[in-house]
Amino acid sequence: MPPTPTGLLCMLMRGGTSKGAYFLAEDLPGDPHERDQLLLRVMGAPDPRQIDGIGGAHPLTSKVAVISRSTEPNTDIDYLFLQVGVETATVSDKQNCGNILAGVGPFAVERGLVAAGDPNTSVRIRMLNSGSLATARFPTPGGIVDYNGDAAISGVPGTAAPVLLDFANTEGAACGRLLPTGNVRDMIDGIAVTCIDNGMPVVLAEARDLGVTGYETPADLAADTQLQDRIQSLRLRAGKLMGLGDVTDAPVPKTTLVSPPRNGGTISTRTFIPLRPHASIGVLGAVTVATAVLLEGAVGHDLAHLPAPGTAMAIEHPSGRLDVDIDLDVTTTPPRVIRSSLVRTARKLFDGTVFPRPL
Ligand code: NQM
Repeated sequence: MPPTPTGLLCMLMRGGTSKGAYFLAEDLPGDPHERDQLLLRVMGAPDPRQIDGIGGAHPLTSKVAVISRSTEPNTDIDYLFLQVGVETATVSDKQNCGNILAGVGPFAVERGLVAAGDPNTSVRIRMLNSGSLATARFPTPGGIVDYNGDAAISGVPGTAAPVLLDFANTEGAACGRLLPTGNVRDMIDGIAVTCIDNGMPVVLAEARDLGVTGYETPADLAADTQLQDRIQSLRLRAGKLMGLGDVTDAPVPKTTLVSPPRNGGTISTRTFIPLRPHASIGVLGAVTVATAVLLEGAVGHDLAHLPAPGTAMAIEHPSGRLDVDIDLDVTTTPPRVIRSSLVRTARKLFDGTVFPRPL
């Protein structure tokens, strides 16, 4: 009889508009190559359907969080985000994920890494992918995580308990600088772009410059292979200018096509991760786009309907809007991001043992 594969303790959670497998670092191999090979087998990659694993057959549902107690002062836990490929046998630590982040604080309480407060708990999280810090605050009445509540976020049916996320040090998270090319605007393939990184490396371009309106559905954009070829060409050149090297197989930079807001928000977006259209927009992606449109001269600045200072910016996306609060000091050159914050929700979906596909 073949041996029974060894199982791993795993919690499946929805974090914001993403879904992923959450692990304690101590339950995974310490060697990154061994860990990644195991995670491919857990998620069922590579396979467009991820039929033999627990991945959801889309980049937004093929995600992993690895969590441990932090050894750093003023930080409670360390969070490493890993993007597992769907069609490709890739596991990348080259980007953060602010959506999966929403589940990290509750997971840390559930696993006993952090003592719960009453009625709320604040967890200080070091995002290992970039060294940036986030604080998550969520309800824990009686010292137990309460996932139920009345916060609604676009892209998720119903309501749930709010998870308030506050970010610091996100500027240049992957590229080292907020404006990694040194310019607020560059020309690539004859198209004006802004290359920026406030937690997520993003290339912004006006939708109309790529021959679309920017109000198409993700399905329509996914069917436009010519558009994807142009986006790939833009991001390959932008990746080099942003100091990210050859980004052919990397999940970053993302590309966001912007157009004037249509639903009372600040700016309308269609984002590609990196070539598949996003069903909404990533958290740090939205923070980065919001930062860009605040900068005079940046792509999107003239299209945006900027709210009064101190008011949240509504980033419109295909399934609604994501509201982001940003404090930016524009008196310095380049401008300094002081902090950003937003609300997400998260939910524990399943807790148990996952059995990786055998070797
Ligand atoms: O930008 C998708 C998502 C993300 C990442 C992506 C994210 C972020 O929607 O912080 O949340 O950009 O690949 O989960």
